[in-house]
Amino acid sequence: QYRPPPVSHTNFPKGFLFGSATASYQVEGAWNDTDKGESIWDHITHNNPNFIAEQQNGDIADDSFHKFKEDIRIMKDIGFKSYRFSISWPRVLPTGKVADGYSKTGLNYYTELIDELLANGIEPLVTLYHWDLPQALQEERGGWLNPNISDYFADYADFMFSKFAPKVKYWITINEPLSIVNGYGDDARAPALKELHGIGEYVAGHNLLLAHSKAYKLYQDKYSHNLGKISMAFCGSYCAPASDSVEDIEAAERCYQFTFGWFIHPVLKGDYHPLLRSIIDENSQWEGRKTSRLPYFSQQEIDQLKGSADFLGLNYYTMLLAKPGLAGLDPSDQRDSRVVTLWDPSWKPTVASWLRVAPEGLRMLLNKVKNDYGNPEVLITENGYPDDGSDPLNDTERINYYETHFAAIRQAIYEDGCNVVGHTSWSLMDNFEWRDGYKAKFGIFSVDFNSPNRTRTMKKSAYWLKNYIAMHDYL
Ligand code: GBH
Repeated sequence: QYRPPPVSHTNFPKGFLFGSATASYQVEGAWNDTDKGESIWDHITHNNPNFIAEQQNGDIADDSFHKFKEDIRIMKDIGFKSYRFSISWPRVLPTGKVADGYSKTGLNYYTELIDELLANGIEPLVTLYHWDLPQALQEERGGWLNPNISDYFADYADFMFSKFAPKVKYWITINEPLSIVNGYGDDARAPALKELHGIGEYVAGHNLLLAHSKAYKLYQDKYSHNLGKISMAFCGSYCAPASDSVEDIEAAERCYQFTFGWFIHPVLKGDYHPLLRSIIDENSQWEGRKTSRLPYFSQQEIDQLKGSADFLGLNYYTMLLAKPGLAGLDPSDQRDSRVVTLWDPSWKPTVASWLRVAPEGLRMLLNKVKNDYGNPEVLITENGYPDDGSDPLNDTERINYYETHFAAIRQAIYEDGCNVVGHTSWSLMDNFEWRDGYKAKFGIFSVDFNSPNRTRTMKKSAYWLKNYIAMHDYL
């Protein structure tokens, strides 16, 4: 195989963690294998089928529970160095609580998955929570609204660390807290408690942050000799000002602080960014409330949160232009931010209404976190392009997406000095895309959902990535 010599900035740094990503509910299937507990996504898809496009669900999904060895073979063939997957909490702990006992088959599945990855030279990047909460915990005082949930999560994290800390070097406690809270103030996802808007999302977000910081502390206290690194996977659409007016520049900053910043700021600095604190306190007061809709941390909680990430996991798909204005339910986090957003006409639309192709936003985001937080290590934990699969294998737009986003990353690294150490493309294969069912396809492998075998087939983008990684990998 021909390998051109490393040329600084057409290249990637040595050891760059190219990989791909999935999540348990979206790919595993085997929803009731042996003693697995029900998750909130099992529950909502079974009890409210119209919640999902074409009444689909993740009962079988990609059947990765049975096909993980084949999945690892295809990853290895592409040349991926890492695989980001998530652990289904109720598969391991059927009721969500360690005290109630664990599932041997559930634990065994992840043991085999991790061992098979390591045997093939692929680094496991493990997410502990990618949205499939045990239904039993949702029913006990409202899931992420429950003041006890952060302790349950920490117990679960402790259990997983105790099993896998020696084997796993990158841990992500929680995927996209910003998306999770949408289930507690909007009906964008399970448990779809829209009626709590303006309050539920802040309470859930608060408990997610506490859960994360407790898991982080536990790792440092009991498992840090394994030298693993822990973070969250943060998300948002990166906001640039709609014009260079002061108002628009301020709106873009509010937009950032109400999305990425809502969670990154407390994790790094210990408490909510002053913009969130002051705006939500003010709005709450104006609404005649005695207490702020945004909860307060105690001093001890602040101390524990502060610095609770060894790197930043960033999920980047798209960007927005921001200007001042009011949008969203009254009240809601979106409305509190006092931002309205628009698209630049040059950004190409995709089948997902929220996603237009704007690679420059990724470079801006990387520079933002470099400048605001002292150039932390960054792993791009998700990045990808959706289509409708009408020409399933001929996905040239996805190739264009990855090519331009990789270029943005190289510029961020070599021209701007950002510390990016890896990229896991979303996704290894087409899968259950939440409310869009199987209609929106993000995979570099296509999956035949009509065949019981769930046959995986390389798309053009997979061939392209394979070649790209070979050309850019000088390990
Ligand atoms: C990621 O979320 C998820 O982590 C992953 O599981 C998922 O498959 C992947 O993206 C692709 O969607 O209210 O209609 O404007 C991406 C984050 C998705 C969060 C879209 C905000 C807004 C939808 N975002 N969502 S809408």
